[in-house]
Amino acid sequence: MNIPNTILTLLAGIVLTLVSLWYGQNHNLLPVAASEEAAHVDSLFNVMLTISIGLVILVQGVLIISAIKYRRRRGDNTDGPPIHGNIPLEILWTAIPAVIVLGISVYSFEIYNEMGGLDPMAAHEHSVNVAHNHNMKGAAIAATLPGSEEPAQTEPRQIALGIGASPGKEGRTADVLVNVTGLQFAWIFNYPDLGITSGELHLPAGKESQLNMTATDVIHAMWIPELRLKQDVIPGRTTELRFTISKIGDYPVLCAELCGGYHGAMKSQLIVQSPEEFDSWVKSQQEIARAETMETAVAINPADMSEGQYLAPYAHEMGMNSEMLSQLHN
Ligand SMILES: [Cu+2]
Repeated sequence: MNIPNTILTLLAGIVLTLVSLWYGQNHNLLPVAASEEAAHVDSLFNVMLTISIGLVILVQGVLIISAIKYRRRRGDNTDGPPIHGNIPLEILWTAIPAVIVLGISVYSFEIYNEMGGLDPMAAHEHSVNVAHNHNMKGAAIAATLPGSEEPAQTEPRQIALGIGASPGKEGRTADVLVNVTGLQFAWIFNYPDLGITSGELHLPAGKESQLNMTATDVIHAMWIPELRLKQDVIPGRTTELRFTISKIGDYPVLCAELCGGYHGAMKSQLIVQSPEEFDSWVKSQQEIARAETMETAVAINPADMSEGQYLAPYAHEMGMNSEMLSQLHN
């Protein structure tokens, strides 16, 4: 039985497409996706992998088939056929990659935007102008509007560094704010609203978290593979990562920038808890911090403190605030 070549090519094309599509969705190459942003990145990765697998099978398949089918036979010392350029083929193999590359760039740009990569508010260098520029999405030009009463800018406006608020969430503050410091060779996590400093990153699931990051010595990079997020941490500048975690669990926090001899040891843990568990962790940490404050207070000599200062830690435990305290004294 002789099957025509066109039918064989068609069949090969169908099989190739099906195999690529299947592998692109079932590769299991990535760790668990623990953030809302991760789903976007994964879909882009799957599309790129589908295309790549298709191309690999196509190119390698043609190569292997040709090597077998057109191999030199024993005793055949003739020249091969003199084949020169093929214009339609050249147009085709230029056009197809061009379309693929263009498609992927538009798609990845869209995903970057959806994750908050184009949020201009993520640049903290010019907090003075934040209120003015709020509606100027993507403004990255160092210029003062004519007639505006903006204070003189000390620094040119810069493009945001990191992943800010996703569209629709701009201008809102995140639920949990963590100041991250990267130094050789550790991560320090400070919760300015909660008064906690920790070596581990604890975050609640289902809430929006924001990391404001800076480095004390050299460039580091915050990388949490399960969140599909990575951002350079730079001395003298603040970079930002803003995300919503969707899965409870423990995930590694890594440094993704070769930052020195013990770079490989620059690791920490992201512990994602339910909001209730997170609250109880916060309380336990605050108690530890308070106990430490009390120790220093005793060392300072309480006689030097005002009644309000001295009673403040106790008042906090009793559920009182400073206003109530001062009323008591009067
Ligand atoms: Cu590092």
